[in-house]
This record gives sequence, structure tokens and C-alpha cells, in this order.
Amino acid sequence: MSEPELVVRFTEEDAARELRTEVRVGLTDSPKWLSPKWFYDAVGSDLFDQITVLPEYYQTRAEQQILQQRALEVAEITGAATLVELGSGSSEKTRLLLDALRKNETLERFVPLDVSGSALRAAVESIALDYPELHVRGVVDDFTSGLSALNAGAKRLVAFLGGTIGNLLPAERARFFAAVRAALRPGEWLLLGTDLVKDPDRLVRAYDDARGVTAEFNRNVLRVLNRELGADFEPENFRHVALWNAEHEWIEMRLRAQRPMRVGLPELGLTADFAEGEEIRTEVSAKFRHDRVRDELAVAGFELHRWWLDDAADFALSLAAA
Ligand code: AVJ
Repeated sequence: MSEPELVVRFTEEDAARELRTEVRVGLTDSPKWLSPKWFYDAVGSDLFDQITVLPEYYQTRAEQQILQQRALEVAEITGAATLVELGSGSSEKTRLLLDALRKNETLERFVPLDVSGSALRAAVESIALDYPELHVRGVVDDFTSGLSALNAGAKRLVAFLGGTIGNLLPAERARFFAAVRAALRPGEWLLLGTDLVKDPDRLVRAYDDARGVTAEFNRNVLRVLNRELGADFEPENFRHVALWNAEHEWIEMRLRAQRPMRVGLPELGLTADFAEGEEIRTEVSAKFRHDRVRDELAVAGFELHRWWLDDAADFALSLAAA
């Protein structure tokens, strides 16, 4: 077995600096906002894992089903030698792709990229153990800014799964697709997971589950700010809100102040005042239709080659050619 490598392009200090900058902007804006990437400390990552097995949250199972049915086709069509996975997290679904590419005998290299160094280290080690012939090179980076990891390897397939693309606002999404395309050569591929527009009640339930796991996941971002910035948010005084924005076709998560509050963020020299009922937008999770995916990819210079759905047609996996 060749030893797995781990390259750190985004350090804890980088993350801390970015958090401070963003919180300063987001909490002095009107309406207030925070970006969803701060959900994922150890507690938040664990809560997200719990979300993925909730009865209301169909996305993870749906994407898994598509990958089970289609991974071999992905391998045959792409003949990829390098699998790059953006936002790989624990890399569970990745194994379906790795197995298929290995069966196809084209796979040489796996490059998972994630902002969480700890999650990535664990994933890289377990993949390296199970795929001893594979060159594994983990890259700790923020996929929205750093795509330098893509420089490694030939015949690349870039996988961006889980519907995480939905967390980007339309302009960010356009920049992201363009940056991925610019990093690829003709004949290379993008595999993209997107959640689909559906009955708003089902969507809202997927983000406001009966057991309140998503509510805790949402409030956890306030605990992250308390710990990282010495803030004194009282998470229990914020109500979890999930709503369908029909105009933009996205789910929004918000945290609503249950009473007027003044929150101190001493490390930023900032106080944030909340009126009763005032909200912080903490996440946008866009839902897609076929034509929008095709068109946005086309604008970036990708051609949609395959569009696969799960049996319930809840989620789509797109294979696009650079
Ligand atoms: C990990 C971004 C795909 O948007 O559905 C789950 C995160 N937020 N429940 C999503 C999430 C609330 C999730 N993604």
C-alpha cells in the first residue's frame, strides 16, 4: 500500500479568520445571515449524520440508490483514472464509485477535498486501507475558493454529491461551475448530485423533522459562534424555522429570536441586537429542475450527458462532460 497523503491548503487559522470576517458582515447586515459552512463542527457533523437517516430526509438514501444503480455506467462512460471528490466528508458514497471504477480497471488516484481536516484524515486512512492499490491524496480546502487540488491526475472525474451545490446562491453557483470547468480538460467529467423541486410540504418536513434533529443542527451554529468567538448566544431562545421560498425554489433555514436580545461578540468588538421575531438566515438549500441544471452547466461550458433519478424521482445525479 502507498501511504496516503494529506495536503492542508486551508488551515484552522484560515477558517477562524474567515469566520470572523463573515460573522462581522452577516450579523450587521439586514436581514442578518450566516453561511451554512459553520454548521459542521464535530457536534454539527454528527447531527448531520443523524439527519441523513431521518425518515423525512430522503436525499441521502435517494442519491445512494442512484449511485448503486449507476456507478458502473459512470465508470464505463468516463473511464476515469482520477476521482476527485469535493466536500467528501466521510466518503461513504464514494466507495460505490471507487468500486465501480476499480472494476473497470481504470482507477489510479483518489483526491478527496474537504474543509474539515479531521473528517478528511479519517476518510483518507480508511479508504487507503481498503483500496491498497490506490494513490490517495486528501486535500483540506474550501471547495468554493480552492480548486487547485484538481491539478493532480489525468482523466479526471469530479464528484460533487449530496446536493451541497444547493447551498450556493445562484451567482456563487455560476462562479463555482465556471471554476470547475476551467480546471478540467475536454474529455473529463463532472458528477453532480442535486435535490429536486417537489411538494413544498415534503420539502419543509425534510428540513423541520418531527424529532427536532434539524432544529438542533441549526441552533448548533450559535454554539459554534459562542465557542469560537466568545459570543453569548442563548441557542434555546432561538426558534428553528424552515420555509419554502417559491420564487427562488429553495428551502431557507432561519433562527428566530423568541424575545428581544442583545448578544455580545467580544472577540469581534461587536454587539448584535435582536428584536423579538427577528431572524438570522442560516442556510439556503436550492432545489432543481432538469432544465436549470442543464442550462447552468451549459453556461459554464459543460454538456449534460446523463440525467439519472431515483425511483421516486426525488433526487438527480447528473453526469456532465467538460
Ligand atoms: C448537506 C447541504 C446537502 O441542504 O439538505 C440538512 C444540509 N441542512 N438539513 C441540505 C442540511 C438541513 C444539506 N446539505
